[in-house]
Amino acid sequence: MTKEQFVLELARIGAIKFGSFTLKSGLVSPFYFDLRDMISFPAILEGVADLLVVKIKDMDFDVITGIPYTALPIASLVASKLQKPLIYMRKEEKAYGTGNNVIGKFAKGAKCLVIDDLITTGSSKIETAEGYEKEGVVVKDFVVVIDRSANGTEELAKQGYTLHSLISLDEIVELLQSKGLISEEKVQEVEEFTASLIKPDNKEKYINPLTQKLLDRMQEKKSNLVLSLDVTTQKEFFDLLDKVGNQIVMLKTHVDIIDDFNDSFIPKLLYYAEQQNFLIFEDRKFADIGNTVRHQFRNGIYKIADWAEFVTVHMVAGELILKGLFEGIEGHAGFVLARMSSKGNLLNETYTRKCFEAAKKYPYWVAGFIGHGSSVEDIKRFKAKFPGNEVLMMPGVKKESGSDAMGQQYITIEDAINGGADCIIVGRGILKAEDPKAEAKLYRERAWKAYEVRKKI
Ligand code: S5P
Repeated sequence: MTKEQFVLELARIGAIKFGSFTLKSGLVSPFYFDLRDMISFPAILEGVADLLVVKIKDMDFDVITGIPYTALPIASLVASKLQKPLIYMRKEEKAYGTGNNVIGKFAKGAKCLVIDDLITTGSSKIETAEGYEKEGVVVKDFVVVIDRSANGTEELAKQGYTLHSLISLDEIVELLQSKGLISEEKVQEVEEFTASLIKPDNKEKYINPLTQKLLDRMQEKKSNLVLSLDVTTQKEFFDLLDKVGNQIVMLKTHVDIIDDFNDSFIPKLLYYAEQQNFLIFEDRKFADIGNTVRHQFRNGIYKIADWAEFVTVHMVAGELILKGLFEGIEGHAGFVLARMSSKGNLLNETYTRKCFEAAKKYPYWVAGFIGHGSSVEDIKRFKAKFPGNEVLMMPGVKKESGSDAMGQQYITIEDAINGGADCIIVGRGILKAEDPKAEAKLYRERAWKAYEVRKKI
């Protein structure tokens, strides 16, 4: 099968389509490629494997892999034709045991050629390579069946990888146009669409209004300190607030730990927020199905949606929890718990990535992420993967690093901010100090100074 025949076959089975398609991101694309069903057409599968064999037979590699699911059967066939060993990575990361995320036999340091069906931005390829590298496999080259990216080659090259592609989007468009299968207008639409994807700040432009509100308030108050006011009586709560309210940009509550909660609590809290100019964040950590969290957020005795602009959201029940919480009401957004500060928590890298994907899909409901890290470098790597302009809110912060007896882990104010935290969330570091007022001032000054230095660099 020639390349041209292969493309025509893909069009025939509906694996490549031109029209108007709304993508997950909300963007409307003039084309849609999905090679999953190719496996049910043996002649096409055989054809693409032969074309790939020709492409890669002189490359330098010890093992072959395909990215599950679509590319795995393709890679198996190619590996068999070339008599090369096949390995693959579990799609779900093992959360227990000693790793062994790679299936198949390979020597440490083996050079691996990675096959995939498509490339869009290159980011998932880079993640795949990083995953393999952690397991002792060296990745240098990627081969994709279709390159529909605007600048995937450059993105991969920046990280030291080489992209080879069987067919580019341009070639497909040219061929189908020459056969009269797509119109001149469609060709232009495709060109405009791909060009729009490379505008560097295409994605950066969107900023959640609640994120912006927080950033503005931070500048206004010269504070990125969030106080976690974890006390259990109204008296303690408001006595402390009297002392520290002026230092903080945001107050984080756990309203359900107040023993003597009554109808006067919320009006009084709102009065303080107004007087001392801070935002309110109820750390309710919603985690149930959409319909239940909707009630937990809006009903019951606390009616959180009436007074808290920000709440925490676990992604464990799936991304539609965001819809359950925020659909149909204005002026609220979530901080998604992408990583936790507590020892032994079960939020692994796959889970974190899912949190980012959800935020990418529903940017208007996600103001930021809660996160933590073991070092400045670790936090930097974590933050580099944020999909947009979300803020990083970091709990588990104290003047000195350490831990408590119930699993909480602390890093220092400076490490948190230098790594990329936009706000630090501090509870006992301030609450338990002899002079909470002076301590809040000290935390604010240190955190703000580190933040300003980081922003200048
Ligand atoms: O991973 C997390 C997420 C949160 S929101 N780890 C945390 O500690 N938190 C919250 O931050 C926690 O519920 C508590 O209210 C606060 C930390 O309090 P501290 O007293 O340890 O500073």
